[in-house]
Amino acid sequence: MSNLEKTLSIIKPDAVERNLTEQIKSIFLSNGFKILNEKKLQISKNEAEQFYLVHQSKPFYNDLCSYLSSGPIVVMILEKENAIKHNRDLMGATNPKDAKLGTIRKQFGLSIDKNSVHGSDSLENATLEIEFFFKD
Ligand code: IDP
Ligand code: MG
Repeated sequence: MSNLEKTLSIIKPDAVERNLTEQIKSIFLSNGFKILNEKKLQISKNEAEQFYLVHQSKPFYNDLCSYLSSGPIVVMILEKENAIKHNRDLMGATNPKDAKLGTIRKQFGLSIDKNSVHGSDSLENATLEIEFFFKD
């Protein structure tokens, strides 16, 4: 059965800063994702705190929000059959050290916090995260 999904992808500041945007986009395209919409922007710390609200109680929350707002990011709506899981698989584990060969985080991630990409983890969060960045 067909299950065309949209998911939100973010190329994080560490990767944008290293000029990896085009390389990472080409990985998505060659893996069958369509990029329906994209924009480059820098968010405020306050916006990062809203975006990562589910992690509010975590010890790394403040650093995470400072980091995501520290420089330009590229946000994209990706579309594919089962896009949410396929994107998570393609990104690899949160800690690049644990990410499998061939994943984006294995290839480009610097550390558990500077891990180059974000991807929605569920249908519910994909909808909320797309709305967060592309409401207008
Ligand atoms: P995910 O990005 O693989 O979905 P989450 O657990 O949702 O991972 O965490 C969100 C982000 O918070 C991660 O991508 C990473 O940048 C950061 N993070 C997660 N765990 C840690 C940690 O233990 N120390 C520092 N940063 C972390
Ligand atoms: Mg997550």
